[in-house]
Amino acid sequence: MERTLTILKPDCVKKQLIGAVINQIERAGFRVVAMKKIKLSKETAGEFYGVHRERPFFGELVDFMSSGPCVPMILEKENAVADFRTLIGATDPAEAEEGTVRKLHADSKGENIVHGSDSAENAAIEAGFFFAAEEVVRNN
Ligand code: DAT
Ligand code: MG
Repeated sequence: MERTLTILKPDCVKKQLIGAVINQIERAGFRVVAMKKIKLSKETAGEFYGVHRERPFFGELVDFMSSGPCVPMILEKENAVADFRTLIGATDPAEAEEGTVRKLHADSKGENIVHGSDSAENAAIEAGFFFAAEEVVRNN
């Protein structure tokens, strides 16, 4: 079993799509092993996306990610990292495959509904960013 870290971003929460997106995630075979609702500060959002610090969109990204509550989750499934990236679609919803979370719900490249880890190694780091060990519990 592999784990990935997702965040239902502030646009997802504002659009009241938490349930719809989690439904799509569960129907695709992922298990939610950790979940919380949290409003990130600009500082924390910048720390999470630190790898993008030098990119031109960094300020916009930090403002957006701290603009309202979000819902980070740890998901478990075989091949979770790659399968979740497939489920959410390309970063830019205009380029995302039909039926993907971003194609269905995202407005733009910047406000694209969900985060998904890009490797198992980063998934573990990102999971530790949001969750303590006792908050990570398998369903059965
Ligand atoms: P992904 O979230 O698909 O892994 P990424 O890691 O390249 O994409 O970028 C992280 C986030 O930064 C992305 O979800 C939205 C934002 N972003 C990326 N490229 C952008 C751009 N060209 N303009 C505005 N926001 C961008
Ligand atoms: Mg990324």
